[in-house]
Amino acid sequence: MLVLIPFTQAHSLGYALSPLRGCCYSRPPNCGCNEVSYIDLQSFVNDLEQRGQLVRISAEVDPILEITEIADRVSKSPSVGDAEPPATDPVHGRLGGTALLFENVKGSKLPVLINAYGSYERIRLALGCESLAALAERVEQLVKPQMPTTFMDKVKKLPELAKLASMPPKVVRSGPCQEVVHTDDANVFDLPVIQCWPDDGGRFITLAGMYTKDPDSGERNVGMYRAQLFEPKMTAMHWHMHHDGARHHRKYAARGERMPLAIVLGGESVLPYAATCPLPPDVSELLFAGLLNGRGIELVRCKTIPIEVPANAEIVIEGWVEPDETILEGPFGDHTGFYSLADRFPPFRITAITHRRDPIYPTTIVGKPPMEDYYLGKATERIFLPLLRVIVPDVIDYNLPRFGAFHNCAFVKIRKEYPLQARRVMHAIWGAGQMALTKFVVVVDDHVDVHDEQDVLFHVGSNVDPRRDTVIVDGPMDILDHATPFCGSGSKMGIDATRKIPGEGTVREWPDELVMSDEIRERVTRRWEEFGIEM
Ligand SMILES: Cc1cc2nc3c(=O)[nH]c(=O)nc-3n(C[C@H](O)[C@H](O)[C@H](O)COP(=O)(O)O)c2cc1C
Ligand SMILES: [Mn+2]
Repeated sequence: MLVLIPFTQAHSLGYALSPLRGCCYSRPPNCGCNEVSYIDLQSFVNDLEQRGQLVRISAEVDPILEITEIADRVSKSPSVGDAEPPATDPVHGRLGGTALLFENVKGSKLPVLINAYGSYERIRLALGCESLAALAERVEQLVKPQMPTTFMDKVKKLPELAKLASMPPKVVRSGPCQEVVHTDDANVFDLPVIQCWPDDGGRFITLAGMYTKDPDSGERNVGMYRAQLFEPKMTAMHWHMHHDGARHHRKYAARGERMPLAIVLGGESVLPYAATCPLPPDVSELLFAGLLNGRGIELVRCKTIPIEVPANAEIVIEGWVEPDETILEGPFGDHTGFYSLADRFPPFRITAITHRRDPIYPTTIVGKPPMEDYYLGKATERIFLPLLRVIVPDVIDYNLPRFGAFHNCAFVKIRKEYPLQARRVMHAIWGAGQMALTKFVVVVDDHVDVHDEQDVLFHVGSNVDPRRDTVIVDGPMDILDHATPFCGSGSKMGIDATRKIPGEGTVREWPDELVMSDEIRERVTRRWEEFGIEM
């Protein structure tokens, strides 16, 4: 008997049988297998639901503001079903609520998914790792591979090399993201696109990867940029000038050509994360996604533009960005906790919308932290520690504290060995990729817990002479920073909160910090019950 398996199921099955990672694809809770990420958004949603990590809302909701207010309350509430919070974020690690699937959104037939990445547990699941620390270790292995020395070691490495060879994206003939194709009748307003905050300029697509190609090298880029809806076949493209999508666009514009671009929603659960990851310009997000995914991302050719997109995506919007036009985009309630003001960005003209038969529309909101993007950012913080240490080996650990909304503050821990080492570290950070935009860099000694804000601020308060121990430099800044004198450029401050040593200016005799002796601490711990003190 011929059994017809629907395309997506057959596809998942092939993935399940893949010998690369994991023991099962469906992942019942605690099945004890190696973790795997999800082949598409639908399987991510189903698994979150099985794990009690997703709530379906059948009551009608308004995509205008109402979804934001619900999601904001949930993302700031205690997380559900999480393991212990990670040691690197014991306080805020307990937040995030559940993912939300709104099944009845006013004005659209499609369900809206929000907060799917909004807790440590869910980002861990999405990235298919036991913990972000374990993932960082895997990245460390990649950055510092141990060279095999003996023949047997080399043989043992072969399966790993075979795995690496299967990580690049691969173009296939068809995929579920093109089950339904709209061209003439394409209309972005058919999607349940939300308005996030009251003074926003309109409705914005917020959790999409923008797929472009470098016109010279053909290298693909994926970046997460917001897109404001203007007309049924037109959105804006809000990329910051430092980002790769903008760089590609400048290259097309210099040739006087329009740029093909695809807006991709959904796909492998690692993809939205990879789109936010601050990889260096010519490092491919899709290759990185393949590494996280344990298997190369399958792509299909778009219907109307020369771009390839993930076969397993939910929804793809195809179109062109004109070389020389701009429209007034924004304002938009942004991740800084303030509105980013209206400004001119290029329009994106839509030629097709393709989707699965029953697509889910994924979105997110940004605003005062913590929100969903906090966990995407924390994943980057952990994954990039080994990479940061390649550039700045002095760094032992760092923390982008929640209040800093990523670019405003970094706490950095070093093992100080020579005078003004903290200055060297600050300047290295101001030269390191998107960390260059960090407004305040605070450097502390290795006994300080950078993940404990009080511990860091205690050492700022006690160890700093502001005139001697701070440095102010000028440079490029986050274009969302409203306090800089110019958009995208301003000043940054480094605060050296380490213990001062000779060679660092005028330094008097430095006292030791109070620490009880190990002997007494152990004795008191041993005798604690004797004292009858309840704490
Ligand atoms: C939820 C969310 C929304 C974002 N929105 C934008 C945006 O509208 N414009 C932008 O340039 N960057 C935005 N970013 C940041 C970029 O996605 C990120 O810096 C990425 O590394 C850029 O990739 P690229 O360098 O390949 O362009 C957003 C990030 C997140 C997590
Ligand atoms: Mn990039």
